[in-house]
Amino acid sequence: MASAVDEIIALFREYAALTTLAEQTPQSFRVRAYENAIHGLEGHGDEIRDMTETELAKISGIGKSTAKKIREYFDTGKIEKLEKLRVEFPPEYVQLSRIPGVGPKSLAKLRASLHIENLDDLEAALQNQAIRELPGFGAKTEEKISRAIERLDLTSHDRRTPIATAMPIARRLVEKLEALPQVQRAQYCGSLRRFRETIGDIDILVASTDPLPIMDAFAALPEVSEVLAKGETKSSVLTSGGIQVDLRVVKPEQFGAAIMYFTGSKSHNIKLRQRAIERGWLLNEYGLSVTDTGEVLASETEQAIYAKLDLPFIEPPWREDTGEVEASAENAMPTAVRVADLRGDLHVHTSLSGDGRSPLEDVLARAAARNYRYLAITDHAENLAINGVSADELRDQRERLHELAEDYPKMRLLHGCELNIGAKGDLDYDPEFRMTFDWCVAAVHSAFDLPQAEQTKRIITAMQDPAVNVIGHLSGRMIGRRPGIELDIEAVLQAAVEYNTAIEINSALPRLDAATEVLRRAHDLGVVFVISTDAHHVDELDSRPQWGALQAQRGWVDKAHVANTWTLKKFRSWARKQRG
Ligand code: DGT
Ligand code: CA
Ligand code: CA
Repeated sequence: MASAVDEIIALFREYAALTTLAEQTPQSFRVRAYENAIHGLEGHGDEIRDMTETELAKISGIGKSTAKKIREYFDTGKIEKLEKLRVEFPPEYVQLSRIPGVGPKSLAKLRASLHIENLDDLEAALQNQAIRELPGFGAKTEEKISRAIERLDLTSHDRRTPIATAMPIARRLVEKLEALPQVQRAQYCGSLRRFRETIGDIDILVASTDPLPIMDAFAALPEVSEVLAKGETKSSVLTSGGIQVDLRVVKPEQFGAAIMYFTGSKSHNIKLRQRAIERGWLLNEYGLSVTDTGEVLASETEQAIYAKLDLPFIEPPWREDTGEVEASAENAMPTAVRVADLRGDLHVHTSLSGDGRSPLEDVLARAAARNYRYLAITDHAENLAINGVSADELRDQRERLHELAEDYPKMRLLHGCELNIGAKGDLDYDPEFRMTFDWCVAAVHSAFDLPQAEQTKRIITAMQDPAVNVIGHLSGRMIGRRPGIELDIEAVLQAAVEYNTAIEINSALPRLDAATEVLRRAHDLGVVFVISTDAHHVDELDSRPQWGALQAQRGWVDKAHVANTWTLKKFRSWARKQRG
């Protein structure tokens, strides 16, 4: 889980991004070297901190100069060359590279000719229509940039962090805090525990009777680059990536009340407080108590507090004051999906896909270790540039899968693939071959800029194909990095019901796609869902299901609507009917 490797991977990601800006090409060999190194490092842990340069260079994907940089980081706390790149490309400038359609070359030109250093500069230049005058640009490009900025919602004041960035850091910090002898319990709260897709700051709560040493140890952690405030029970720091972390230490007997308070949301808390007041009680971060006497009614666990307020436990992702308190009072919330409910994974890659990193045999073994009753192997179909697979290769894989099936009598192996939805809704291979698969995911991997009507038509056309069982990562978004395609969600969801096509809940933290609002609406319409890992490495079979389950909870999806919680029999008969 969280380890020295995560630190290095984060640094190399940044390094690759900054090198791309410096060399003004996304395909440079240096950038590829960092990407290879990142792949090579996945699966490693804290042991790399103590490895010599020679040992590091033996890890696959790590060359001599990369090994040197890893050592440099662990020995000196920084990488000289990266520090230089950080000066040349400050965060406001790097942020501009997140605008789709604005490549490193264009950015460099904008910087050189119009002195565009940040979003404010860029917006001013757009206002003055200065960009269309530059050689190689034009009114059309200008308009495209404006639209992209709007869709990305990149206001310069909005510095929210994508959950995929915040979650590993929070988990690592919690783990380190838990390891301190004074700490009885540690938990991240706030928007991160509610599983919002972006995070303003990370809130961590610790139960202890001895807070001072914890404050010292926290401020001294290597992840901390700046201490903003340090008190007896509360500290705020900035991580090296610029994320604020608030730490609070509370008494163990008040831990539940404090977790509840700091998990929020604020408006959920206010609703609960009103409920307490109606009963003559007071609810705050110390507990639930009788207003007149101060007698404490509950404080140690969240469950106890909810129970006193005549409420079942309200799952953290629900706590947004969008009707959950009222629905819970009536026992009308959906049944939450949990990792243990998942009986199979239906979107999984192997190393046959160009971007897959684990061989078929390893994938099957790992899935079997999770006691799955069914598993669909879904490598990329051929229309996907670089990573796609030919029909012949898939036929060979199918044969191999059937041989291996004998070793897994308790797990039904389904041979599938991930089809690419073309700009017009067209799919890979011919219709007959498509129908030979047990299970097909279809997803968008190209043409993200089409107008809404075309995108909507494209998805619905794919849904009408009898081979398609589920639409994978519906919008194609990467949270905070790439907006999803524009869709008429209502039309898409109605088509999902009409053509009996499932909607995937993609469990990868950078995706979490379909988004919460879509899931909530889809659930009302009776859409069937599939929670999938989209694993490209065996470790992701284990690490991702928890995120898919939380995303489903956030979308108020009922367990009964999630096809891969069903028994094999029920699942198979539904999947067959999809094609009938
Ligand atoms: P964020 O950080 O913007 O993504 O969102 P949160 O929800 O993590 O908000 P944050 O960090 O300001 O505060 C953490 C939690 O603490 C919040 O969800 C609820 C609780 N909280 C903070 N301020 C207040 C307040 O004034 N009243 C109440 N009832 N709760 C508060
Ligand atoms: Ca927060
Ligand atoms: Ca906070």
